[in-house]
Amino acid sequence: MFKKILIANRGEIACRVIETATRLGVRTVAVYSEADRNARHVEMADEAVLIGAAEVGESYLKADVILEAAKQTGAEAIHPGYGFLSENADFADKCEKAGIVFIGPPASAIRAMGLKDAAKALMTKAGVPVVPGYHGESQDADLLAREAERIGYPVLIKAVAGGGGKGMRSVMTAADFPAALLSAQREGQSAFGDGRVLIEKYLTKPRHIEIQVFADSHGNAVHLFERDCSLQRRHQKVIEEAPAPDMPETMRAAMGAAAVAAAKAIGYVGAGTIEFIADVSNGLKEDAFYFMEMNTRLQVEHPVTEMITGQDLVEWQLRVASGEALPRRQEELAINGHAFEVRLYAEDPANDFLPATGPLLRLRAPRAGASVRIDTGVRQGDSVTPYYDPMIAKLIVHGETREAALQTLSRALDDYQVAGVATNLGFLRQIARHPAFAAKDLDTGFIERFRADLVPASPLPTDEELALATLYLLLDRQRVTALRSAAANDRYSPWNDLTAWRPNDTGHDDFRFEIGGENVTVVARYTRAGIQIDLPGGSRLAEGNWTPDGGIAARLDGHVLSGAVVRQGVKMVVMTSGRQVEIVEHVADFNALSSEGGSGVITSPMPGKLIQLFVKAGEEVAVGDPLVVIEAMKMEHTLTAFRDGVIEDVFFEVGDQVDEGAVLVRLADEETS
Ligand code: MV4
Repeated sequence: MFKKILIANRGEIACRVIETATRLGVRTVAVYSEADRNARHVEMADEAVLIGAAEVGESYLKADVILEAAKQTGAEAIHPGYGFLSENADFADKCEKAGIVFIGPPASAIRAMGLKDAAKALMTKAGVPVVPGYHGESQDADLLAREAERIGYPVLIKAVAGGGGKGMRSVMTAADFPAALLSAQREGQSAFGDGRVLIEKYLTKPRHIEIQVFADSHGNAVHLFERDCSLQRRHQKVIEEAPAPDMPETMRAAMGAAAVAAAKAIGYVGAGTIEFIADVSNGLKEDAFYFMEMNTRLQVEHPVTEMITGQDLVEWQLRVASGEALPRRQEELAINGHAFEVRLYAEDPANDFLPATGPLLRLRAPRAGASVRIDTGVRQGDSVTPYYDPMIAKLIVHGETREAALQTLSRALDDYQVAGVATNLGFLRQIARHPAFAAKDLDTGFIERFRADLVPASPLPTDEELALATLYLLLDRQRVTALRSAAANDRYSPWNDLTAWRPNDTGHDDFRFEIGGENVTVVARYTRAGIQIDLPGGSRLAEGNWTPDGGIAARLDGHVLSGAVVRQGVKMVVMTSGRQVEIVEHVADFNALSSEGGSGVITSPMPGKLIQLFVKAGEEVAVGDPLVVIEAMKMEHTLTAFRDGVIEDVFFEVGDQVDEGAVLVRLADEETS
């Protein structure tokens, strides 16, 4: 076994590899970019090397810089993780030349699977079923049209160098063929520098089923059964599971044998995945699966295989790369129970799943254990940046049956809390709760088919959630008062009193919220019995305390409720089991929030987008003059000058995203003559 390895990756997969290496007594070297100085993978590794700027082209894709880091630190091998350099044959070659083991397949195997047409020809020779179609040399338009006719419509045109759905066109009738061909060729040329295409029978109800394979350098190869990755959105996997629901044992055996034959045909070594497409228009049938492509790396979704086989695939990779034989023979591998993996992303389902960036102000994962696993590269307080994949975590669960695993998944998702950045958590919860998912109605069209159920409109807060928001504001005020009172000379002054009692006050506080476009006032009254909160649905006797992890434990008329509240400017995110809602505080004078008395700066009162700018440096303004317009929460807010003065600096341009508290404009110091 290696003494020391370098991990040429970041995020959850770097952490995942470090965990196993450490367990095996292997020392680890992390590499990191400027943006990842304080990243979790850097903290977990034994040592770490700075390799460049945040942009991947300046750091994680710099093969030579990474190799140099390996030499300098005395690492004997490099684990590439997934993405980045993991399927780069030239990098595998470079490692070999430098005398460093590439923990992955031989460069020749990566190249053999790089082009779709060559891979299909190779697989056909090895006896692996491929989708009926044409993958010949000639690219003559008339010949291709005749081939399409022979295959029979509908057909699918695919760029030979394609991937992730790029350069792919489905064609329903012969009349549409010429235009679709031109467009697929154009896209292949511009995306991959290769305009060649192949043509396949178009399977209209496909399932994506892939087989995990493993081979060692002694000629052994096994498979570790299948994963079903049919739940995808625009070629982005959302949920994976193993084994594939309703897969007949005969089909499992046939697919496993085909996958092992494929690996052997290209002299494979290490972890690989053979992707198959299964036509499920008549259910899963053992003669209706076809080779699609091979991924010559460890995949994101490998944990579901680990959960059902009890094997650690990273350990297998390290053993095989250091020359050992496979840890298990085929007969020693079996499926135990069922596993799911969901990918928690920083993205906004309400905004067409646009990737989101921002600080993870709150990140609480469900309790991990034998049946719940969390793989992550971030901690609460870290930020999701625009530089890298916006995945926050993978949640993996196991159960004796699919039904049991699904129940554990649902519960674990309900326990998750993430705020500060938009996520797909609500979307994942809806899938886990969806009857069609429980009923195994799976194919690649699932998400589009049930989109309306899966991306619901944001809900209005319940009385319980309003009570939590109110208790949060009360507790937060107490915290501020406590800090002030600790710092003050007169700790017994009624102004520093921790209880809400005030002299000359009627013993209540009003909190105003904007709910569904209306102003709602919640009154908290301080009575002998405790705090009485008047909510839209009636009064409740309430009690609230911070929990050690920053949440709130509340009691409403004796009913215990726990949750957490995160405040971002005027927006509050209230998180309870399985639900997350936004509550906006009604602020009468929005403008007052943005000017800090005396300092001369105008800050953004909430995260948003600068959509209009009225001033430039050097201009004179009078009190009340509009300075900038910020769009946030679908509303426009005009910020005005809080005094007369001269604009000293403007820090943003129209179109910029601004964080809460960002200094937008500075007024020159007042003349002190
Ligand atoms: C197909 C297909 C239907 N028929 N090939 C999508 C990405 C690329 N790896 C191949 N893909 C497909 N190939 C034939 N002959 C449908 C898809 C497809 C798909 C496949 C797996 C998972 C999700 C998918 C989503 C849309 C289309």
